[in-house]
Amino acid sequence: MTNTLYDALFAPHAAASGVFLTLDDGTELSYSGFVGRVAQLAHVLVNAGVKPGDRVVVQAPKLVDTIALYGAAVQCGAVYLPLNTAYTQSELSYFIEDAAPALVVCDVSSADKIASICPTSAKVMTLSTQNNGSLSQAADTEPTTFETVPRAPDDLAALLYTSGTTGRSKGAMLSHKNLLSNAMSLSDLWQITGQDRLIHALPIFHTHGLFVAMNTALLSGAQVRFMAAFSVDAILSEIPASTLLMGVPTFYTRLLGDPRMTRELVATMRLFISGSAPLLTETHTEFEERTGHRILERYGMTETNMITSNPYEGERLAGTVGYALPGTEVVITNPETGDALAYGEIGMIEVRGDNVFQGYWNMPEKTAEELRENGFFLTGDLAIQSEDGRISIVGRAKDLIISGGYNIYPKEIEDVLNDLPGVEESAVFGVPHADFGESVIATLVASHDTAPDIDAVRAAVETTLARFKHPRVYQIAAALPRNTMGKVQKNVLRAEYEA
Ligand code: MLC
Ligand code: AMP
Repeated sequence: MTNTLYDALFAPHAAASGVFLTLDDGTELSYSGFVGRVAQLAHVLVNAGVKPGDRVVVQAPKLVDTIALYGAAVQCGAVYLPLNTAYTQSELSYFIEDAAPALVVCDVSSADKIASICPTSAKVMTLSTQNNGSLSQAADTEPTTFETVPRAPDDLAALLYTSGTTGRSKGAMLSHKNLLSNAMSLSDLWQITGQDRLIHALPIFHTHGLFVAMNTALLSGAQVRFMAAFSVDAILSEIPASTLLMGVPTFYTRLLGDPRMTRELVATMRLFISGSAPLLTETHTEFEERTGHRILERYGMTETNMITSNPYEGERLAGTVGYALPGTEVVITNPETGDALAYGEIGMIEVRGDNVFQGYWNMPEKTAEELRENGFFLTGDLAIQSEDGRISIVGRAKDLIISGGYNIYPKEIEDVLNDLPGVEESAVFGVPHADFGESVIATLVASHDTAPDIDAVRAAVETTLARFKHPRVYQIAAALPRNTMGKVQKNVLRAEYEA
């Protein structure tokens, strides 16, 4: 019997003595040691009552056991559901209620709070940077082998929540085949091998750090310098011993801000990859001038894994996200009619292939809106395609702000603001930001009788929404600019703000 993802990513390393993870304190963990830890954790999951198809929610620090837990969930046939560590209790309540997990794994420090929002059907276990969480302790005494639960290519491996333009987050159901096919395409295209050493400074609760980075490393047997958090100093000191870096554009602008980032420093590096947000042409150009490397930009989404990539061999062009990945079809369509457009015309990116998710958890109507019956998924990104197939993203049809690689849907913030005393209505929009790419601004319209107290607004937002979503500036306006259809003109607000 087979388990599609486990058999490809984990099982082949069961006897491999080579180094897999190197941690911040220099500790090294071999591939075989890691596979053994995955098995120990799989025993704990089963002992905790996790059955095939059950969701395992994980909001935990970036630890070896957190990434091994992903493997354990896959090995015992469960569905891994990682959550941003910045989410507030109010955000978590929604995910836990919607996903109805059998087990929730969290940091020791938040165990009581999480337990208070979990239904009795969900067990709570903990991880900790001190390695004394209940999950880790339970794993220590378990056998280092586990009989892998069979899973077919279309069975679910992960559920990743992605916010939406309607304000409610949607759980994207990702199958074993979705994840494996994409890891295979990327490893192949980027020529990742057992000779590589990847600097991993991304969070492991999103597609980028978890699937793009970890799955390709596992598939290829590469070494991973597993950093607990992003740090320019740490990356600069690891570059001379590494070959590969994957990051969001903020990584590259911050590295360029340091004079130690030079051609000499990067002599061993083979490839710098950027994604999750647009890489500015000036960053691409400056990086090449400073280091001699052309950053390889790729494009993807939670629902689809990676969709396009600039070539490894061949021209990596600034301002483009390259070509559709092998096995992935991309068409540019008229957002109104859905008709395919000619080369050079701006339209919506639609994508079809083994990488495209199975639909939204518990939301068949949302799935039907965004995933066509013919298998094409509507990304909400606007692009043009040149005659040779190269794609350049030129905007978004969806109201979305991307800050430091994190997606922020204005609707979610507006819903919170509109409920506050003194706020008649609000509009949240993004403006350019040198470090994060975009930054969040909120315009509030005061109620007739009372004006909003901005300190109280800030305090309310703080308890409800994750820090990275907080508006950095609040401004009060007499009214919101609207077009003839009554739609708020955020471009006008943006222009006014910038002026
Ligand atoms: C941190 N802060 C942010 C922020 N990250 N605010 C807005 N946007 C962000 N992205 C807040 C902190 O809470 C802090 O608040 C202040 O900003 C300064 O923090 P910092 O110390 O500078 O932040 P740092 O820890 O260095 O994090 C910055 C970062 C991080 C860029 C390293 O945001 C990051 O790892 N981003 C990657 C996100 C990612 O993996 N995206 C992939 C999604 S998958 P204060 O005010 O309290 O000090 C996807 C699909 C695809 O999109 O194609 O890949
Ligand atoms: P998420 O919903 O977090 O998976 O984010 C996916 C979105 O990030 C896409 O729909 C794009 O809008 C954006 N994105 C990802 N990679 C790129 C890129 N290289 N350039 C521009 N936008 C990107």
